[in-house]
Amino acid sequence: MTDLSVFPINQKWPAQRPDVLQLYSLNTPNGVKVSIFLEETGLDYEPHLVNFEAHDQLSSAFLSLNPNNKIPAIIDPNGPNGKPIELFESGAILIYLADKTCQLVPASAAERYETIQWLMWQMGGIGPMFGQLGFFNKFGGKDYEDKRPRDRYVAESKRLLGVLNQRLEGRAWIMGDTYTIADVAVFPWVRNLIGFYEAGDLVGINDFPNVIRVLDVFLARPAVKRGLLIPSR
Ligand SMILES: N[C@@H](CCC(=O)N[C@@H](CS)C(=O)NCC(=O)O)C(=O)O
Repeated sequence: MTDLSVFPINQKWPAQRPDVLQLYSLNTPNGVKVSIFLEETGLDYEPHLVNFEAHDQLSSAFLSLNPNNKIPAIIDPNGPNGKPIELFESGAILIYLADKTCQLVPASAAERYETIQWLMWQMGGIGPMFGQLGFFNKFGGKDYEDKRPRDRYVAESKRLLGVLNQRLEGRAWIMGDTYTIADVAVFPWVRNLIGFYEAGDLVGINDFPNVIRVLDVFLARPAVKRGLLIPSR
């Protein structure tokens, strides 16, 4: 049996099944990328809830795994060369898991890099920009009289949705017929923009019919439905 006791995070969130991948997360748009991947592929794992209301992400145990105090993070007891590996940043985790399972990433080198390109596009664009729009539309920034910061993120979000809409023209998924980690990264954020951030009308979401079409198909997948609820609060 794998010994995870050397990892300080194991003191706060003890592994019941130390032989399987340990997921430390919350079902936010970044968190569910990993739980959706795991549900899609069937890789066995044990989820642990990182409770933001209790500021778990700032605990010394969590910081020992991710000094950047953000979910998601993992420990895979069966990492490269059979040794445990710790990882944070959802994009890095998705690439690692796709390589480990040979699932949700194309086998050909060119298509693999193209998939990673769109994954990075989500990490550097969709995530940060939609996140800022959420702040200015729904949370702390919504009471600011000056609407220029909000409008800046509305414009950038619209631009990104336009790029995605064009990419999805005539395609079932971002990589065509193949469902990949790029879709797993992008669509939880589109869902969040319309739902939790209540910014669908603000960005004119109906102007992006391909985005809505693929989002609907994504959300209908049984593994996505399950992953969106993991870890349960
Ligand atoms: N680039 C990071 C972003 C992760 C991130 O922002 N996580 C948020 C939840 S969606 C978080 O942990 N927030 C807690 C905090 O800021 O204290 C990733 O993709 O993993």
